[in-house]
Amino acid sequence: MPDHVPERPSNGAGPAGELDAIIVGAGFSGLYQLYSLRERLGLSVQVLEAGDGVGGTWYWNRYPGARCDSESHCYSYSFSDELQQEWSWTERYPEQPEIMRYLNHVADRFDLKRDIRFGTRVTDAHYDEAANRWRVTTEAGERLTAKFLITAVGCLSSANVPDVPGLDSFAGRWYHTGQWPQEGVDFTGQRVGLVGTGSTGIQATPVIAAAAAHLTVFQRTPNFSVPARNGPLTEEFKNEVKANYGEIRRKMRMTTNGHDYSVSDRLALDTTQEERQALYEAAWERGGLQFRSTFQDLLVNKEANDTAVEFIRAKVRQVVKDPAVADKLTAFDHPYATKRPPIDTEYFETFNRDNVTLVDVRAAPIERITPQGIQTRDAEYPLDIIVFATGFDAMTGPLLRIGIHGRGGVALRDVWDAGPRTYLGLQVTGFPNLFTITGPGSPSVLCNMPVAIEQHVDWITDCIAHMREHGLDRIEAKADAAEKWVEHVNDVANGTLMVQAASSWYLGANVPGKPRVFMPYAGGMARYRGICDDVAAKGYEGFSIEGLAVQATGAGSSKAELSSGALR
Ligand code: N01
Repeated sequence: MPDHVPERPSNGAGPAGELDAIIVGAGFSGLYQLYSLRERLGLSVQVLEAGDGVGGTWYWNRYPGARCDSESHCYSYSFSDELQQEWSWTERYPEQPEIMRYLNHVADRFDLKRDIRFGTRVTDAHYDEAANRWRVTTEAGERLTAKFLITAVGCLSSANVPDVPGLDSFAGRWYHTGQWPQEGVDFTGQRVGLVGTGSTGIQATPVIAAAAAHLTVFQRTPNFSVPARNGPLTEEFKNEVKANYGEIRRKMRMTTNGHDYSVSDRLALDTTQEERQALYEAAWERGGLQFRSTFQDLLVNKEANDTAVEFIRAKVRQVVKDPAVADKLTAFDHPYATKRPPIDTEYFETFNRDNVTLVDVRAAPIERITPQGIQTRDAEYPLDIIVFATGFDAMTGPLLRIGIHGRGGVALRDVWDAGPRTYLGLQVTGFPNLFTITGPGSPSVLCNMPVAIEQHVDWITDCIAHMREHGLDRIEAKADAAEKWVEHVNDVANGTLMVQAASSWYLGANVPGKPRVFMPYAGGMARYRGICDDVAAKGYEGFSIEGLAVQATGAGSSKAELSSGALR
């Protein structure tokens, strides 16, 4: 931390840059957290954002074909009825540019940008126990101080570029989809190699294939995908949604995954072969993530899951003309939906194009990158552009790349050495007044994200309001409560098939050396919401929550100083 840089007073801040809260990130969660703390509680808040605009994950993920797999009318904020009445989505699933327009509209409508510092990457955050303050340092060496630190860094914002020997020697251009250039990439006439067949690779493949001279897709793990069936929304649908938003939102808050449909009560194995086929066919035609809700037992019973696997395999075989390519695409090694299930627009169809080649890098792994292209064990593929759709150091990566230090200077990186440990995904023992929106141990990525985000932001805001009302200054997860929660998260995950997907980023398995721990909470959003509400209703059970004005305080902090903080 450079000593010469003065602490800079900030918008809404007290002397010496003193703030009530610092929020890291200006995506869906950071914007709503800022709005809530400023408009509901009247706090002084600064959002620090590495990008030059709002959007968070969507700001960086502007790769070709980038589109959300939640339906538009559900992929939005519910906190303002005026907002949801005035905004109209154009397609069933929102494309990245439309999401960016929406988030900019939200930021402008609620005048949020005045409290956001763009182009400001947080490098360190230290908890000063004596002062009960978080001291935050940015890449430029600025320092800010706040009572609360709230991370709104997203779960999928730390790009995972594989450490392939020779990348520096590549004579062409290479990109990671999660750090896509703002000006875009022109593929015209180019030989493009795409590494990775997760949601991103599956979305980008058809779009790049349509523009490039040739596309080579390097597939390590064959992935399931279901047609998205995207299309323009009719005026009738838009009006119906707006007229019924109250009911739609209510339903979204009560379902497992935060969508406006429920998981079916039916069991695949209790259904006749004919009926099952008909239900899968109907779900395939309807398209989208809802396919995984066709039966209740798909994620808990392998035999039930196998019926979905066989259905999808048959569909892919119908589409892909070359049986050898179809074989490679359907050599599934994990149960359906145990990794995040992609949805697509003509992904499998793209392999019928003359300018597309599929390379199985499980059979013949990538050995190195040469100046000309990608060298696998069996062949060298000459390329002008390499696109890494290789995913993210998910959930923990965005938090650990900030040097977060809690009580006694303990590093979060050390505390999470064997995997993340939180209480409710909201707090970490030893890191008082730090809240992690959609942190590991919360439903987060297993839920439609805006629903998970609003639930966390509302809970955190209510918690801080409670602290103000009761003259409380410090909140920290108790070690035993966190212990029990981690155990519960593991038990719930182990009761599903999701732990069987060997290469899943839910388990951290996509990043070499990352601890294999199932990170999100798989108990469902509705159940989780109930648990969080209950904890709050019981006076924040499992948290140590205290006022400091009446206690002896550490080095240099008088009672008077602490009790005159901006929160009082
Ligand atoms: O990343 P991924 P993603 N050599 O980790 C492969 C959300 N999202 O960006 O499976 C060769 O899923 C890797 O192979 P394997 C969504 O939650 C949402 O696609 O590890 N291959 C895999 O095929 C999603 O789940 C939307 O064997 C390598 C791929 O790269 C999450 O983001 C759109 C490799 C990575 O797949 C992440 O999706 C896009 C290597 N060294 C994303 N390293 C929508 O809303 C990795 N791979 C629609």
